[in-house]
Amino acid sequence: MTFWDNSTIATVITGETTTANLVLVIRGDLNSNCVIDIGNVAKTANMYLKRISKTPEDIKIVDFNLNEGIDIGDVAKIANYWSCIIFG
Ligand SMILES: [Ca+2]
Ligand SMILES: [Ca+2]
Repeated sequence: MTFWDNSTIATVITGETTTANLVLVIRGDLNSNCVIDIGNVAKTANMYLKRISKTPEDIKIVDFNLNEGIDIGDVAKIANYWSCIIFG
C-alpha cells in the first residue's frame, strides 16, 4: 500500500479480516505536531542546505514539487505557506 499518494488499493475477501494501521501525514509537517510552523520551514531549509541529514521519509513529506528531492522550490513553497498562515 502506498499512502504518500493518497491512494490505496485493497482487495477484500469474504470471511477474512485484516487490520491496517494508517498514519496520515500533513505535507511539510516534519515534527508531526499537525501544523506547519517555523520549525518545519527551518528544517526544510537546513536539509536543502545539507546542514542536517534527511531520511527518505523526510523527502516524501517536504517534496512539494514531486521531483524526489529537497530543493529550493520546496523551501520556497513551505516558507510561503507558513508566511500566509502567520501574516495572512
Ligand atoms: Ca509542524
Ligand atoms: Ca522537491
